[in-house]
Amino acid sequence: MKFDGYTIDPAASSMLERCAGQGIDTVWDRYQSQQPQCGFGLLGVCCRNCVQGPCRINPFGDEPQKGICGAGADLIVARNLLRAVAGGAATHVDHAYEAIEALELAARGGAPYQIRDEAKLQAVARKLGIAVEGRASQEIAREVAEAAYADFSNHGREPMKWLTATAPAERVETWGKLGVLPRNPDREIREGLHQTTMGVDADPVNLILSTVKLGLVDGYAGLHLATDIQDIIFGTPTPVASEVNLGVLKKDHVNVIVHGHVPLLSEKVVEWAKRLAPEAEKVGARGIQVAGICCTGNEVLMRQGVPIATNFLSQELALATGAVDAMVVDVQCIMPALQAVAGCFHTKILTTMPIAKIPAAEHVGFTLEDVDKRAEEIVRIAIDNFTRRDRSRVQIPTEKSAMMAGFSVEAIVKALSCLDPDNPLKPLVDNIAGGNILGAVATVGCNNVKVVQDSFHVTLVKELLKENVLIVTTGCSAQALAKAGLLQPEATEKYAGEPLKAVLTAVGKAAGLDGPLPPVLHMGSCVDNSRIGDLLKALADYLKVAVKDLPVAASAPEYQHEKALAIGTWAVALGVFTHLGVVPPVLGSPQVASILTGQTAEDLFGGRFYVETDPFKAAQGILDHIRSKRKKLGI
Ligand code: BF8
Ligand code: SF4
Repeated sequence: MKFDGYTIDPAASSMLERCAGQGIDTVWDRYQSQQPQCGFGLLGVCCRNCVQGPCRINPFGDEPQKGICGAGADLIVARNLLRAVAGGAATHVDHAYEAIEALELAARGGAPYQIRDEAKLQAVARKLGIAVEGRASQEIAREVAEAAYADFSNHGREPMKWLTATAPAERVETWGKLGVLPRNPDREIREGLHQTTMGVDADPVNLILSTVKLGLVDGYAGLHLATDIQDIIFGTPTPVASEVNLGVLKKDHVNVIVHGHVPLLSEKVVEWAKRLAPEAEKVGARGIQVAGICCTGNEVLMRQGVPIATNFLSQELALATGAVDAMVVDVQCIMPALQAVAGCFHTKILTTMPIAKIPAAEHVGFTLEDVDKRAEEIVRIAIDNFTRRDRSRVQIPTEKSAMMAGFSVEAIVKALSCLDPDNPLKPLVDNIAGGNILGAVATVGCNNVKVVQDSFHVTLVKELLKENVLIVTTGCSAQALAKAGLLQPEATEKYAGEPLKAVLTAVGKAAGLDGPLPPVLHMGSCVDNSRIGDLLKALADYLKVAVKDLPVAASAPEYQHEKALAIGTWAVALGVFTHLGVVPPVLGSPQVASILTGQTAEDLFGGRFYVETDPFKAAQGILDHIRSKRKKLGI
């Protein structure tokens, strides 16, 4: 492949060739133009927190060792990290907040949102201590929404209720002792920004503890809240078959791509695309194909089986097919460059959120109340734009892979209960104890232009499967692995070690599948990392141990976003050994780096970060960790 050094995805590679031929700039070209990147920034030792700066610290030990105000490398690095995690937490919390607003509408009854999953509503209500027996769903939903809002209007010192109702009790106690239990998510984000301004906190250790607090805000007021509520209004995912890669776009269909993170509009776009298919036929199309990119794509895949076009790094390349009539974007991970590529074709970029506009793109702002009208309008814009498509310039790669998704905790438990209806976790735990399953690893997060696209995800997972490690996955990692064919039953035959293969085959058969379960279970979008947290809690509770004692690990091999740093911080606080495949900007402070990756984090939380940029070595490091945990458990 000509673009080997850029991506391992052949569809992306062929589109890169097309872009090169047509003089279309991509993320890889712009990355080259940025070389060499600033060494101070890479190490995290640049401070712009006041206008006396920017200040930077000499990483080689020569002068200057202090910023103008006297801040040293440790302080600057710790402050920058806290701000990044605050940024990440803010995105997820803002996302969750909109979901609560939608739930509030659903609780009032009627359109535009409904309560689709009463069992989930009851489960969430119960954990919050809200009575469910003999009560109408709408009444329960109203109280659940009120409980969620209550965390945001908590002016006292009590910790966030969504956290205490959700996290393992042992963790809540540990975090309480360390003084990192968050109260009100908005207040903690505000306090974190305050704490890191010029002349406030000068103690790197204190800043790291506040960073952990923001990680917990992310985990519970962001990820968990969003997942719980989206499941209530859109349904908890169940296993679903679909397809992935640019080959899912169709030459003779109106192609609509939904991209971003919050599914409140895209769920409706999918519905309207089905309803308006006859209108597409009137303009000469054979139907409407909706496909997803990034986590909005994962959301509509998990619940409606909508195929995935591609993942983060190749988002521009989807447009280079010339076959996309409209790309609907909401928030996060949407490259500003999209409009320039769209401008080379007939493609319309439709922005939809008040905080995420792109110059020259068309803005179709929606509110939760008028979402149906706007979704209809968007699909009509796409149908109309299909008539402007230049067929001679359409080039859709043929590559696509089959995949399975929809593995919520509820779905996993249901599949396992086919083996043991009274005790569904028992077969899983027995197989872990017996060594058929060595352990479990969650691969999560993004693509990053610094890594050959998808290569780290795929290599790492293949190495782990050989050693009988079960993989769960979310985000762009799931999409990378899906493109490589790892989310289908055949991958179990091909890549899993014999004992793991036998277990997955037994579960697959019992659950009525034709073959084994896939060796990599797609658990959803990045906010759905909360599902992984729930699975860990269920396993730990079953075994009567703490999450930190389980033979498990997490990995974000190609992460790029501040969100990934926030999620990683939550995972470490939960007690999870968390691998990063890209070096975070902390190496300028030996103190901060050693706290996060060393014994201190391990002693305080039972988890730590592990940075390794080579996929084979990373696999080894993760396997060593899993084996050491097994040894401690005596299995
Ligand atoms: O929230 S994995 S590139 S799309 S940040 Fe973005 Fe990263 Fe993809 Fe999903 Ni998550
Ligand atoms: Fe420089 Fe201190 Fe201002 Fe940062 S806060 S820019 S280190 S003077």
